[in-house]
Amino acid sequence: MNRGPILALVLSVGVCCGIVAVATLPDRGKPTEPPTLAEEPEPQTDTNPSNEVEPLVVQTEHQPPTGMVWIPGGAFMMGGQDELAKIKPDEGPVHEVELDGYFMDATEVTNEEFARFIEETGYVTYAERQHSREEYAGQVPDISVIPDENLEPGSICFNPDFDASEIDLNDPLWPYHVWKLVQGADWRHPHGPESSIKGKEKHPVVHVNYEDVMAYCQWAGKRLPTEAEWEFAARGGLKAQSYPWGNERNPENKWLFNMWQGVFPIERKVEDGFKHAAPVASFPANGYGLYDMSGNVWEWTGDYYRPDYYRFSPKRNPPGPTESYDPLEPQYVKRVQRGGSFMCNENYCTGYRVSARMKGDEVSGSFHCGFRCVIGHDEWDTYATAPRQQKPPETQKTAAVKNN
Ligand SMILES: [Ca+2]
Ligand SMILES: [Ca+2]
Repeated sequence: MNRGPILALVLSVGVCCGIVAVATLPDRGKPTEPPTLAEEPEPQTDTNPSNEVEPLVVQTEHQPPTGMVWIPGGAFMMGGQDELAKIKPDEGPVHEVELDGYFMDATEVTNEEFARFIEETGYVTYAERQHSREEYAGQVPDISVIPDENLEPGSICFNPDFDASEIDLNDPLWPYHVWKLVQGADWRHPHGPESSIKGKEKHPVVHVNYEDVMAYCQWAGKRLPTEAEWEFAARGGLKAQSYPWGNERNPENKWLFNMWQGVFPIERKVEDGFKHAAPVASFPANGYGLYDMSGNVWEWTGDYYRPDYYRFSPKRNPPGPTESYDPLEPQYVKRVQRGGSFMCNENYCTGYRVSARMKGDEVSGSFHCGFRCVIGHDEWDTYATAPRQQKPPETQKTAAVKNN
């Protein structure tokens, strides 16, 4: 990988995704003054304080749309409560959160579903576009040194040809060796221009950045889950457990999710049956009927990332912080990603734990990050009148999963 004037790849040191792409940052959420972590945090005001005395919404009058399940509102303790959480300060403090109910996609959004969105809207994803140096003004010291190839359409993939002899796991920059910007990689070509999604209709869509995901949501009349909604759903109704199914990663020596086995990145076993992404719902659902809340691909949430958010977030329906701040890379606007991917393992990251937090630059898609959507209990009209509903498919192609 080109480690010279890095345009397109920068490193989130010590994190699992490891890589974000540099590009234009939108004004919203971009820190104008470097913020600091909360020393004496002020509690964030609830978006609707009157809700404090209102009962939680646990029921809905609507049937779940195809491919979605109803997550009844409730309270839970959010944050890491296991041994690993002790070395991950952004998973704390554990705090009580109350949520009103919502519908959630039972699976990650699939290639088939995303293809319908593209077909109907003509949308072109970020990874498919040609970029200009001017987009990067302010992001790199000298845009004139940006290599031409880094402006071409492409996205981030694993580099299977990395030199293992150069990997020093004690060097925080070692992930540079195993990721690369691949020209021609996009959602239709998840592993580069020679690859395709033929036969992968039920695989999760990948190489989608935040802008792409928001465009899909607008079309579908849905939205991304908040980080709290995502964690509450992932827990599947269980209390203080590390995984969607309980506290044991491999109960009865079974693999219940898609991750990387072996020492990442130099040893690759495929004990769970999948080297890369698996078709959605290849593993059992959790207690809410949700699939792949652990592993397979990372999932965007709507929340800005701040490592200290749990210290001042409101108790009810926390909407996420009002701005992004990652002390490791404060110049980038980052959103929370959740759930881990097929690239996660215990020596690299443990993103497949229900409390694990990840952050991704808004402009960066990758070959192991996708998303799923929700509809709030009071957002039914938005869903019912969305562009997607104006042209129903001849057949319910998206009915790939059961409504539990
Ligand atoms: Ca696997
Ligand atoms: Ca997932």
